[in-house]
Amino acid sequence: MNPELIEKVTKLIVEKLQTANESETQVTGISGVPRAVVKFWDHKSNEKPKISNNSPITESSVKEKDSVGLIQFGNYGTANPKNDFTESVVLTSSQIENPSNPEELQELIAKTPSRIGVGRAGLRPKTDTWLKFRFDHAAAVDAVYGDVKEELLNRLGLFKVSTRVSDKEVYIRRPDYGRKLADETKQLISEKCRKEPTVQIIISDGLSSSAIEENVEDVYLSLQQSLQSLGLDVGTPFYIEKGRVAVMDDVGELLQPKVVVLLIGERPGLVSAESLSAYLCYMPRRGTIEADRMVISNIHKGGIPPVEAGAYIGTVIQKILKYEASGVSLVQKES
Ligand code: B12
Repeated sequence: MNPELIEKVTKLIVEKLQTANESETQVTGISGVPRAVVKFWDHKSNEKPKISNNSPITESSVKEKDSVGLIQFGNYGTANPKNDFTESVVLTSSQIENPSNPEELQELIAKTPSRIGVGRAGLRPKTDTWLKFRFDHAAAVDAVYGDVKEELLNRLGLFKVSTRVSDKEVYIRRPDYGRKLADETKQLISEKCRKEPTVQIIISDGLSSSAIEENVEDVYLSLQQSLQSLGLDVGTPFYIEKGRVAVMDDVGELLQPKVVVLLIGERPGLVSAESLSAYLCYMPRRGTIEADRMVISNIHKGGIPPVEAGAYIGTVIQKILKYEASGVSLVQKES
C-alpha cells in the first residue's frame, strides 16, 4: 500500500480506538474508581473486516488530515510487486449436482473458507477440488521452506541475525533451537541496538516466509506510525531468521525492553499460507511462562487487514504498559 495512505489510515484507526477506549474508561469499578476496560479484537464477530481486500481504501476515501508528527517513510512505492500466479482460486459455489436444498447449501458455503459442498466424482474428489488442494498444499510448503528476500529487509532497514538453527529441516524438528539466539548474533544485537527501549519490535519468518513477504511491510509501517502517535519510544528493530515465538525471551534478556512485539509467520493451513501473527509480552525474560504472552493472529488480506492490525497492536501495547502485564496476568489485573 502507498506509505502516505498507511500513515493516514493508521492515524485514523488509532484515533478511533483511542476514542473508544476513552469512553470505556468511564466504566466505574466496584470501589467507585473508574477502571479501564481492555477490549481485544472481536474474533467472534461474523462481520467482515472493516477494511478488506474487497473494499480497498483509496486516496479519496481517506479524509485529508494534518500530517504533522507522522514519521517519514522511505519510497516503498514499488514494494511487493504481486505475482499473478500466487493467488489460489476460491471455489465459491457448490460443486454438488442437484443438491436437495441449494439455497441453504450456498449459505453454508458462504460462511466458511473450509472445503465444504465440493461434491465428488465417484469415490474421488472432483478435478477442480483436487487441483485447488494441490495448489494450496504447494503454497504451504513454499511458505515454510522459502526465505524472506534481502531486498525487503533492506527496504525496511532491518539487519538480520540468526537463531541456533541454520537448516530448515533442523528448524522444523528442533523448535527449541529456534527459541535461542546464536551466540555470535548476541554480540551484534548488543552493538547495534539501543538498550532499554519502551518497545522492541522484532520480525521473524517463523513458519511462513510468505506471511512476511505479503504483510510485514504494511503491518510494520502502520505499527511504527501507531506507536509514534501514542508517543511510545521504540528501539532498534531487527530480523531474526528461523525464529520461534519464545526467542523474544533472549531478546528481552539482552535489550531489557518493557514490551517486545514479534511479527512472525504462522504455520500455514490450507486456507491461507501467508498469515502473520503479532506475539506480545511484557518484559519477556528467560523462564517467561506461555500464559504471559499474547497473540493477535490471522493478519492477512482475508483476515485482519495488515494496516488495521498495525494500528491495533499499538493500542494493545499501550494497555500492556498501563497494566505492566501481558497475557493472562493482564486480564487478571484488568478484572
Ligand atoms: C501450533 C499452534 C498451537 C500449538 C503450539 C505448539 C508448538 N510448539 O508449535 C499448541 C497446540 C500447543 C497450541 C496451544 C494453544 N493455542 Co494455538 N495455535 C497454533 C497455530 C495453529 C499456529 C501457531 C504458529 O504458527 N505460531 C508461530 C510459530 C513460529 O510459533 P512457535 O514458536 O513454533 O510456537 C509457539 C506459538 O505457536 C505459541 N502459541 C500457540 N498458540 C498460542 C495461543 C496463544 C494465546 C499464545 C499467547 C501463544 C500461542 O506457542 C508456541 C510455543 O511458544 C495457531 C493458528 C494461527 N493462525 O496462528 C493457533 C492459535 C495461535 N492458538 C490459539 C489458542 C487459543 C491456543 C490455546 C490458548 C488453546 C487452549 N485453549 O489451550 C493454547 C495456548 C498455548 C500457549 N502457548 O499459550 C489461537 C489464539 C487465538 C487468539 N487470537 O488469542 C490460535 C490463533 C488458533 C485459533 N484460530 O483459535 N497452539
